[in-house]
Amino acid sequence: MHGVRPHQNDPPPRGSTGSRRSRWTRAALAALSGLIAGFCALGVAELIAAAVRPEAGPVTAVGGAVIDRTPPALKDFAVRNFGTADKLVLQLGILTLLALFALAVGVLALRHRRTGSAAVLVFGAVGAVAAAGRPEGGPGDALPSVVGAVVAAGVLYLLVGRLAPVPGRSPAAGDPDKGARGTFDRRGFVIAATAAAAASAGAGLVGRRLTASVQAGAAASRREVVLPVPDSAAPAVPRGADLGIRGVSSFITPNKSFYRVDTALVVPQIDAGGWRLRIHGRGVSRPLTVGFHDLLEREIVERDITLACVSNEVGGPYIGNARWIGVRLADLLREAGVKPPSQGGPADQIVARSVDGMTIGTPVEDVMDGRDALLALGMNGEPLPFAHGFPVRMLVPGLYGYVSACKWIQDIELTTFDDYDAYWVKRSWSRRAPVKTQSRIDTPRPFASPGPGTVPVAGVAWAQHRGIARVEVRVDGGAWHTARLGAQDGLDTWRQWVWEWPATSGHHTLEVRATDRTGVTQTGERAGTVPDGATGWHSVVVDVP
Ligand SMILES: Nc1nc2c(c(=O)[nH]1)N[C@H]1C(S)=C(S)[C@@H](COP(=O)(O)O)O[C@H]1N2
Ligand SMILES: [Mo]
Repeated sequence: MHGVRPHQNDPPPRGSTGSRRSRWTRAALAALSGLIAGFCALGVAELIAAAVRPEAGPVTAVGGAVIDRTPPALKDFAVRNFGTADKLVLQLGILTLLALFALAVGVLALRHRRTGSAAVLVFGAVGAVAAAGRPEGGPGDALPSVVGAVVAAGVLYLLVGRLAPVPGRSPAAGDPDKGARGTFDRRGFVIAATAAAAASAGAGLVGRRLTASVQAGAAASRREVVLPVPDSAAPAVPRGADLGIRGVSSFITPNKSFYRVDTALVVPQIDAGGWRLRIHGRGVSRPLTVGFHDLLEREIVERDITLACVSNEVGGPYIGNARWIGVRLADLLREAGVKPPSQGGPADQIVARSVDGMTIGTPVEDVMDGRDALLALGMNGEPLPFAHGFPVRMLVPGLYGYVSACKWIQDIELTTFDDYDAYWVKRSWSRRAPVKTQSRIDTPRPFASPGPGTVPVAGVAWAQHRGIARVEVRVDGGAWHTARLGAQDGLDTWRQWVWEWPATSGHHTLEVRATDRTGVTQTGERAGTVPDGATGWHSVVVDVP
């Protein structure tokens, strides 16, 4: 009688490649091959990117492309929840996806060797397109992804080939793969896999080294900068600008705790010696190109300016105050023949471009109306930190950073708001964005248990270039009490404030509002950050025992 099941000694059906156990082993090793191939792609890409530029690496390029396409609400969410770690979270996310894809492609390649390798090439193409499509990217930026993918496709092909059953090779007695028709070349696989992994790691490390040595050059150029003595020094910060209250942000924000907001996954490291800034465009009768040392030769001014981010929620941390030195941008513009619109100039917008392709649009009128709009080269007594724009950045008192404070600036084009929308404007933020009058309670902290007795309620208030006239505090929706203000440093800086609260025990809500020197009181109406800055009163809930 013939059973339905094949006889024990029949050869396994075509396509079957061995016992269940052996099939699992091979699948796992194929997945591992995929992972090694992915690792190889990144290592090789890192090496090539060191020659092109570090930002051209596939993970950075894809990350940058994701950032450029992130809707404002999601970007805000990321900034709010991850803060400055948002970029790390993004890169880890990309690496995780890449690893999962690599595992899957490895398994696919076991069955369909060519298709597996082709899939690696497709992924390489994604990296290449992302890199070449970055605003500051060129066709050469595709190279790291392309070369990485080609090498990885080859490695995958080779490794998976080692997993093919060796024809005619029968399992040795006692081989766990007993029953398999043939076994693969284990030794060969292990050797090839180890060699591929080691070579990838080597390529990656050499790439890192090369990048680091370029960055060391930039760091050396920063160390060599001697900041000039300003021709127009900032007056000393008046005594009493800092009220000296525990828990309130210091009047001058130290560089290391100054907030950082930008789209750069790799902080640009520019050699000051090779840096140039070009000024050109509409109504520029004498286009200019200046180097770092040309700027140092010019009239240098020193000013205290508070910089705020439009993505700062009510009560949020994205604001800081520093003592900057630099040259007046209006001086350079006048030298280039630029006239503001109020004097008949044809351009109403300055578009600043950074080395990383950011574009920031600022009203020409604001820059030339006499305020201290700067090309800054120093921050709190040192050259700009790399993360804050070394060697030169823009700053315009009274405007949010995204419409004024271009870091790593390299180009200024005069144009019109009608003709050109800058980076954030293309992403649904307003063309024009003066800073809104705002205030923040720094102490007590939310859900603190202060007192009982007199509790200092204190914080900062800002309305850059208009100045703060009054700050008021209320408890549980009661009457507004006028706070005592810290001494005024200048119209372009924030002011500290304090109100001595005779706290009674219980659960209380504290609220603050500021009035600027034009007489405008901060509105209590709540609005989100998009499109031109959050509004509302900051409130803090506390429990007095
Ligand atoms: N090149 C470049 N400049 C930039 C940005 C950027 O993403 N890239 N972000 C802007 C924004 S939104 C703000 S709020 C300020 C923040 O400056 P900081 O990081 O020095 O605090 O820089 C501005 N300049
Ligand atoms: Mo910002």
